[in-house]
Amino acid sequence: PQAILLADYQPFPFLLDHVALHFKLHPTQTRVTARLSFAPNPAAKPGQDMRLDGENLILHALSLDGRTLAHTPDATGLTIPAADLPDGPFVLETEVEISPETNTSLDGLYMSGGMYCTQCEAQGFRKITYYPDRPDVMARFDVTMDTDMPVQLSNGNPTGLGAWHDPWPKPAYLFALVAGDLVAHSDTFTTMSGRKVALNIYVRPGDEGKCAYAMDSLIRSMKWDEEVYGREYDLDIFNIVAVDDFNMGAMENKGLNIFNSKLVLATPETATDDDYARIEAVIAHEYFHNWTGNRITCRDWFQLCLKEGLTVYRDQKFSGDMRSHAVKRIEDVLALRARQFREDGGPLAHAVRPDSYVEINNFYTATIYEKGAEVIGMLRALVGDEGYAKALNLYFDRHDGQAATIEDWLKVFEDATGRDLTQFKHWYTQAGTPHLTVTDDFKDGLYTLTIEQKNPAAPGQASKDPKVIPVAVGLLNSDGAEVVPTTVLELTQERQSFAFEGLASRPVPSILRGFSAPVILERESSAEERAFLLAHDTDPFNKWEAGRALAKDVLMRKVIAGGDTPADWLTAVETVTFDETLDPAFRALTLRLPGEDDIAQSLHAAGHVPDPAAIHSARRAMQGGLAGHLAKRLPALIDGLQTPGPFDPGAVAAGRRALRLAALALMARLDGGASAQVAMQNANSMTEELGALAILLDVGQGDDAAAAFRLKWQGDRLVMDKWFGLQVVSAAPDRVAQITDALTKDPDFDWKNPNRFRAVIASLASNHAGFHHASGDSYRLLADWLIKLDPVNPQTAARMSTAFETWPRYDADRQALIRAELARIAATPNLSRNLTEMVGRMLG
Ligand code: B3K
Ligand code: ZN
Repeated sequence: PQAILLADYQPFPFLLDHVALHFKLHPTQTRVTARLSFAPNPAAKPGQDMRLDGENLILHALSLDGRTLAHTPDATGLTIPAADLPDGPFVLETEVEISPETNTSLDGLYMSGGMYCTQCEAQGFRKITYYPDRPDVMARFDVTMDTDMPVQLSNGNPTGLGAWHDPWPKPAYLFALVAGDLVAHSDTFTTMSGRKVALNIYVRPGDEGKCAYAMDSLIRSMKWDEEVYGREYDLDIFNIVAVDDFNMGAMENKGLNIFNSKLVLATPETATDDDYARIEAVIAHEYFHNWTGNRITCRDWFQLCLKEGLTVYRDQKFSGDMRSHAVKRIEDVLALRARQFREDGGPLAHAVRPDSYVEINNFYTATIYEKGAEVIGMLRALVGDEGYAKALNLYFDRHDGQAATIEDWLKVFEDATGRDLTQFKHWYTQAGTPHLTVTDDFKDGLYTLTIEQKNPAAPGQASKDPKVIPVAVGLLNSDGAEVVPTTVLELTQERQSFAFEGLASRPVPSILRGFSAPVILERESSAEERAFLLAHDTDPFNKWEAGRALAKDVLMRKVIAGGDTPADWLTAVETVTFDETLDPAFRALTLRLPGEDDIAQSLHAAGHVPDPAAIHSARRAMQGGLAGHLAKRLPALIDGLQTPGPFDPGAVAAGRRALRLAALALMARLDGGASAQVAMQNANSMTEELGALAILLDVGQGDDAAAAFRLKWQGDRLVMDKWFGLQVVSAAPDRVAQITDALTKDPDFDWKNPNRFRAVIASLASNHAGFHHASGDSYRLLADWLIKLDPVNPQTAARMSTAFETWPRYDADRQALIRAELARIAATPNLSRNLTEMVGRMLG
């Protein structure tokens, strides 16, 4: 397949003023009539042919201004030669036939549990009708449908049953249609200018009692975007639909968001605290897209981070406002390191704005989303809060209704703040995680920090220029008092020194506060200094980070050289764990040891070849040591953290549950799971029930509990996904392939459902020691399933293949095993473009 290049961008030669669509819905023979009103685009070269995209469509009729045309489509679309096109405006009409029921790709128009639904981003609309399916072609839509389904939805405002008018021009990727037997959980929202908006969350009958938290999250999101960004909703109605079969989390279609049901449905009995937090974040994310994505969209798919990075940045801040900024930041950085640093350090590394792709759906990555959000955080750190607010207002004023680029975005910041962002742009165009090394010096009251940046090579990018990196720094004196408050140093050169004058004694530096840049910080630092910062740092992120670094050092040393767990680490963790002045959620995060994949990543970065089995046993030994050290104090901690009374989904109560479960997990290492058994019996939330079950499985005492859990939850798809996943995640390394294989033969393993497939197959990849078992059984099993899924659902198959992206870290035997599986996948006949590209990039 051919790569698409940013450098080849050309505007579409025609403007599309209006689109009228009519759907005669039928499971296997849906008829779609499209009336497209075009005019020549004055910004394009005149006299060009018109190329329309189209896939898996049966063309029944084609006419231009009422005159029948006889052109034959090819496999990817339809060309109308320039000779057939008038100089002025014209109307092109097509009628096509499609088959939603047999569309297993869950892309385009498909069926899920008897309902019709759509997913068009990035290029699903071309599976619905012939169309210029690109984001810079924006049009106003009118939609009608013919079906017996009681609920009939599309974008915009309703004009009758199954008739919709969307006044806002939009690209085709934001089109949506839903028709089904659904019920609504409804509410209203009055906007800041006093307009009343009808809100509906549509679900399958029986699920209407599970929508309250999603609705509450939506209302809070609408309010937040008004208060913080001054952005008001712009239609009379906002609909959300929950769908069981969905390739990703959710989709921001104009006025009709479509969600994976796991990101809508929640009750205390069925959803965990993590689910609640995710629902709140994703509802917000999709809603925020109404301005950052829909009103201002992307010129082409290379600009994907323009909407995704900014919208992730916005949803992260929203969650921080709703919960705790410190805890949210720590969780976001944990995820960034686990997913984005991992991607950035391997064969799939790419720039936040890539300049080529084969299959755009392969680029909905942690780099575009999460690093894209970090880049915006850095921009804000450099221009300040006021500059940021000014720039965003200018962005909305200048580009509303447009399909914009990263150049437009940066220009807005330059014009609003007067700052030159030429060097900053490297963050968008260069892949790879910068490494910072820091050394310091103190003499006669003068403290000097010297920071050096290295930008490692990435695929297709050998040498790189230095970046502008905001490094937030604070200085503490030896009593733990802050002598220099947080200051943002701007590192612009390869090596640069920063001086602080007038200090009475040598300070302890707290560097990269709040994780002010997505970099790997390397600093030779003593265990004492880390313990000191864990105890005293006034920046909550760096306080946690110090404990994390300490734990990581200990764990890495243990993997490499074995030996005991040092007493100073045990004491430092104990102090934080029992410090009642600290947020329980923060204490729970400090108790959580770095994961095995994280340790493998760090060992590799430090020049070692990670041994998955050794990492697994070292980590368990360290947990055991911690449990032993805290033994006497654990029971009181566990008792004291009960959350009686009605369930409260708020961050404070969730933090208490998290700390309690962390303590129960340690306790299980001492009492064989007896306390967790009790906790499971008395659980009054899914957080506690599932958390206790995970602990029991982890200590090998969970078989009966897992069987009982299954009996209890048999009828709930979302809870059963958790059951499937937990068996695999908790399996001992030498049993995981066998357990996974057995689960795939379970009658409830519906492998065509992405949630269920992910629950089992993605969990296999997240059991680090089990996935990388020396036998290679897990590698083989994953490859078998990717090959099987690919013809049915190439998007999900390609996404799951990233489990293999870390192969260069491991020893020669494992490398050979993984490469052999990748080669086997690559050699499969008729492999999708999606998986072909992924496997090709991983093989290099
Ligand atoms: N924009 C969608 C993602 C579409 C993925 C297409 N493969 C959801 C989101 O980011 O909000
Ligand atoms: Zn998004």
